[in-house]
Amino acid sequence: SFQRNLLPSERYLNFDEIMEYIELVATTHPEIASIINIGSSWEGRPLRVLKLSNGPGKKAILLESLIHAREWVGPPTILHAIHELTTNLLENQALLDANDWYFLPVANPDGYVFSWTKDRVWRKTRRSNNDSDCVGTDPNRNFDYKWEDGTTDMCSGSYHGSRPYSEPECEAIAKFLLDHKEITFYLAVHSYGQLILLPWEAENQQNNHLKSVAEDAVQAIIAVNGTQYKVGTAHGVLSYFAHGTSFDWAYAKAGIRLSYTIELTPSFEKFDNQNFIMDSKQLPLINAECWEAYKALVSHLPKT
Ligand code: ING
Ligand code: ZN
Repeated sequence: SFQRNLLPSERYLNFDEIMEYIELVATTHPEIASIINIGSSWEGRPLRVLKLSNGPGKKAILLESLIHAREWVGPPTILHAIHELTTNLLENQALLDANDWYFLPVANPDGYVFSWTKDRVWRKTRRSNNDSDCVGTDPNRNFDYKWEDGTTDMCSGSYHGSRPYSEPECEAIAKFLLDHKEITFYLAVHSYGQLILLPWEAENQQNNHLKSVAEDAVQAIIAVNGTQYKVGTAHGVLSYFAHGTSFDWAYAKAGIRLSYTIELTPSFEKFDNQNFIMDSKQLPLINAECWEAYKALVSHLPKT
């Protein structure tokens, strides 16, 4: 069981510890916290959402992290937000009065367990592919938005799968969003790059509202310690298109009009696996920056 002297957001928790933590929150704060099992991974692990709510009828945000197994800085920022909302209740009451919050800290449990036990920089799911020794599908290429344009190379880290929602993790997330129409804000937490990515369709739409909400979060992050994030579409700031992502699907197909991917620290110079491995000493600053960013983003979500 996890060390109770450190905040659970100040070190890396393994899969069981993250599940244990959100269950502890639910049992400690039953008046506002509950656990929803939204499905199971390929290897049978639970996909667990923690819901925080202090009353009915509110619009909600869903924060998703660890759809990519090696991106370990995501969950601490989510656990930090949960910690703030549940233990600093007086200070943060207004945030729960305004909206419900849903958290999916481990969207790819099998990959995450594998990244702890076998390969620290594993990215995909752990389902084997027919006629190939290469294991896994990129769950962030497996949603049904421009899925068909993703890569068919099973050995690629971005393999899009045999069909949309071939991965039970993705099917469960999509179904959960369609079943929970109060979720009108979606935030996919990734690393790295120090970016806030706008959905693909924002490229054509010149959606200034989406952009200005993201710029607010950038300012909130700068105010903490000067860290600079950039805003743009994946194509605009990363020069590549990603097909079949969760947040693009949420925006374009599930009608979620505020939808972003945040790429946490460090900034992107070149691709380097080391950049998925942040010293846990950096977590308090990253958590503080993200907490300000998440609050800034959610402040643009209407209450009802
Ligand atoms: N990066 C994202 C990826 O899935 C991304 C970048 C996300 C691009 C969403 C476009 C849309 O490739 C990481 N670090 O996974
Ligand atoms: Zn990622």
